[in-house]
Amino acid sequence: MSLQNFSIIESTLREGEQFVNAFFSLEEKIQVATLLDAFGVEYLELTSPLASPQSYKDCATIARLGLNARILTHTRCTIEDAKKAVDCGVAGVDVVIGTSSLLREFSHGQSLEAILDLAQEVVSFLLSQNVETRFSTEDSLRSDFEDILHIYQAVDALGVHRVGIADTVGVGTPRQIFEIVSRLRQAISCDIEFHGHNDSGCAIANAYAALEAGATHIDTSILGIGERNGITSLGGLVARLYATDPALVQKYNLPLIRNLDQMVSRMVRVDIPFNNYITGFASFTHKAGIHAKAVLNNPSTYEILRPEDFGLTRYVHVAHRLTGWNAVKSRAEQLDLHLEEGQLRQLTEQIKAMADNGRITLDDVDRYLYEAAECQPLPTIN
Ligand code: HCA
Ligand code: CU
Repeated sequence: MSLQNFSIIESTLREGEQFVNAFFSLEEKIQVATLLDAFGVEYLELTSPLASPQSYKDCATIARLGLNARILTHTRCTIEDAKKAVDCGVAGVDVVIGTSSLLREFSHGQSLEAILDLAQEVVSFLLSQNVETRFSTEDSLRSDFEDILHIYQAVDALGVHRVGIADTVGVGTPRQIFEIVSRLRQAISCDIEFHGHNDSGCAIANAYAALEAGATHIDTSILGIGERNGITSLGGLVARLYATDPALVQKYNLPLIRNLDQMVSRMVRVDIPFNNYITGFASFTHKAGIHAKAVLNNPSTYEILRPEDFGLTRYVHVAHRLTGWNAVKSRAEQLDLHLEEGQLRQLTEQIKAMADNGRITLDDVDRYLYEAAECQPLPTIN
């Protein structure tokens, strides 16, 4: 497994701009780029300068901010696009062209021979301009693998820095991705990038499988935003890698994930999903009495992610019918109330009975706890 030396190509400002609700101003793009840079992603991918005059300005401005992250833009595979990208002052260019029969017929209409010629021409030009060069094929999974390999071997021979596998429609499974990337790893020597959409919920697992198979670069976006329901999310990839070994992601400033998710959720006007990796409101909450007891004794019983490492805290939910006396005891301790085990057990039964009659709140629980504590005789002073 080559999980150690991977890089993140953060594409919130390219793929993410293709999300239906995304309309980033230049100021917003600078805020996102700066925070991602502080988080420590290795690359930022920006919308093509050919998309619109403002996109050109955005790209050129961010390329000159002096961030640590390498700035890439993303273009179609034509010399005109490649020239304009270089013009923007970016460090690298991600070139893409569709190779599936569907895209060849219904999108750009080029034959495979023409694609090969174009790929060689554009890659040679970009390399001559000393920019980091990536060549990829859209909808790689529904393209003929031999076709892709043929083109990738040709650009590899030219010295391209990276080639990409793109699961444009989110159709791939981890096993398929592992197999494709493994075959590619054996056939070429340059780096391999994976870009995966999430239409069937596999984007994170597929990115991880790509890394296991020898991919070196993974595309992400904050909250996973992108075309349709998006791609591998930054937080999700980090959670997946951390769960394997926290050392894999120690190069990143993990507490900033919360700021990144909050910033983008505000900009694109969507809530952070309750079940989001790391930052969902329920991500570090524990409810059932059995879970609560074990987590209070040792959090790793039910947590593979340590909330403290992400600047977050766990929450043991007490006010419900599944509660247990250990959770109630822990709540009493938080309130600095000293209650005997017998009292706590009795209160727990009371809470359960109340909860059976309808929704109760933490305030209700706290009230019982205070009442019970006040019933206690004050310590006698001799
Ligand atoms: C696109 C398609 C793309 C490209 C991916 C890549 C995809 O919107 O241009 O260049 O790695 O999913 O195929 O996002
Ligand atoms: Cu995409």
